[in-house]
Order: sequence, then C-alpha cells, then structure tokens
Amino acid sequence: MSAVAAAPRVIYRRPSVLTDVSTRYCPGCGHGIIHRLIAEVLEELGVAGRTIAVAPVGCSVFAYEYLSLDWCEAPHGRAPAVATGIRRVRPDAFVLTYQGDGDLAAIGTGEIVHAAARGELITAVFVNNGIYGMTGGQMAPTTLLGQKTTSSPAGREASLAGYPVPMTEMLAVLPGVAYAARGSIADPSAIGRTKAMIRKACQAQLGGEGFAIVEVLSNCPVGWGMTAPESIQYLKDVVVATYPLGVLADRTGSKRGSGGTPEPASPGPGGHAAAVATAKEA
Ligand SMILES: Cc1ncc(C[n+]2csc(CCOP(=O)(O)OP(=O)(O)O)c2C)c(N)n1
Ligand code: SF4
Ligand SMILES: [Mg+2]
Repeated sequence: MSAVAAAPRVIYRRPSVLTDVSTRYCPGCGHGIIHRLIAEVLEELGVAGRTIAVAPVGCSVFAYEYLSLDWCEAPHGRAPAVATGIRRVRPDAFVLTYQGDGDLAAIGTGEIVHAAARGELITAVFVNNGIYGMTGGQMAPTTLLGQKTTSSPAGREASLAGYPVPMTEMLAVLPGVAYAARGSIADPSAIGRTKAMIRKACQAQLGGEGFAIVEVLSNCPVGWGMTAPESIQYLKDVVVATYPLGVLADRTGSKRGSGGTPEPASPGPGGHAAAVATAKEA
C-alpha cells in the first residue's frame, strides 16, 4: 500500500495584487516590503478590484509597476488632492495614496494637511525613509538631526535646517483624521504590526470614518550610505528615537455625523512628546 503524501502547508504565497516581476529598487530597499503589505491587505479586504491608487514622485512612484491596481499619477505632493477628486466623483471606489517623505512632507505639505483636515475618505500610506532617495539622497524635512545626506554632508544642524518634522503627529491632532499610526519594516514583528495598521486604516475608509494615514519608517541604504543590514539596525536603534512607533490617533467608532464624541484630538499640556509617550503599540 503506498503512503499518501501529506498536503503541503502553505506558509506564504504571493498576493495576486503583487505583480510577478523583479523590482528596480536597490538591494535591501524597504519599498518592496510595504508594497507586499498593501497587496495582502487589499486582497484580504476584497477591495483590490475597486481600488484607485495615486502615485507620487520619488522611488515611491514605482508602486504603480508592482501593485496591480488602477493607478493615477500625481507628481510633487498632489496625491491627496487628486485622491480627493477621485473619491468624490467615484464614491464606490476605494482610494489609496502612496507617498514618500520628500513628496508628502515637503512639496506636498499643504495637500496632505488639508485633505486630513477635511476628513477625506482616503487611506494614505506614507513611506518615511528620511531622505530624498530617488534624486540622490538629499536632506528631507524628516531627516534626523546629525544625519548626513548629500545636501547636509556634515549632518543636519537645527540652527541651519531646523528640526525633523513629525508629520503624522501633526496630522493626528486634526478631528478629520479617523486613524493615524506609525509602523516600521525593521523586523518581522514590526512588519506584522505595520500590516495591522494598514488594515485598520483601510477599514476606516470602508466604514466611512474619515481620513486615515499610516507612516511606515523605511530604509534607504543607498541614500544613507550604508549596507542593507546596517540600515535596518539604524532604523531600529536611531530612527525610532525621533519617530516612535504606535497608534497616534484612533477615532474609529465615532463615525462623523453619527453624533458620537471623537477621541480628544489635542495632545494636551505635554504636547507631541506626551502624545507620543502614550501612543499604543498596534
Ligand atoms: C533636480 C530635481 N529636483 C527635484 C525633483 C523633484 N523630485 C522628484 S523625486 C524627489 C525626491 C522624492 O523623495 P521621497 O518622496 O522621499 O521619495 P523616495 O525616493 O525617498 O522614496 C524630488 C525632490 C526632481 N525630480 N529633480
Ligand atoms: S534610492 Fe533608496 S528609496 Fe530609492 S530604491 Fe534605492 S534604497 Fe530604495
Ligand atoms: Mg524618501
């Protein structure tokens, strides 16, 4: 009698939303991991077929080659404004933006702030690698104090270039923001928590709750002048000290127009530091 082979246990399979091609990212770049998380969440929520995504400038733009969705390109920080228009004329669509820190926190500061303030029903994925990756590793608003870039070769100095901008904390205080969180791709457990955040941010849109954003701390080994493992260690040891991980605002369940009381938006007397200190891990 021949033994019947046990069915193989599937541990991982490529989500159908992820195109089956090699990416053009540098070895060790975090963008690919974030693409996979988005692909998995959209597939699991069953919304990929009605998703319209908006791409930025920067290396982040290549998302449109690797996520098999309907895409619209909105260069230079305009993704939240374009996403607003799409969501308003296509209320049946699920609308996602994907932006880097140069795109979202520099040239696009106005668009993201006002889309969040209006509580637009869009989900924003904000990839913060602390640098302008695509254009040669220049300083971004998010670059850490002391961090060397091609435009701050001696390290960012506050007296000359100001302080790193905590975009997600700033957005989190706005009542139109249903959900704001910061995750990372530094290790498997952080990646799992980041996926849960992206899922929650998508569910906020599906529930009509308001604007939702997940900032994902990512690496840019080439722009940072590091090997890929060194860049991951830097993410874990250094970057999180300026950008703590966790949920920064969760007003889901207090659906606008429902008469519910939103969770207080103000970080209180301790300012952003206190808000961050009390941020919950997802
Ligand atoms: C000389 C020049 N200046 C400015 C730009 C506009 N620009 C395109 S990509 C980019 C950097 C984007 O950085 P980020 O959004 O952080 O994306 P990353 O590449 O890090 O993923 C800039 C400034 C340009 N294309 N060329
Ligand atoms: S330059 Fe940086 S962000 Fe761009 S692909 Fe290379 S590692 Fe990734
Ligand atoms: Mg960047």
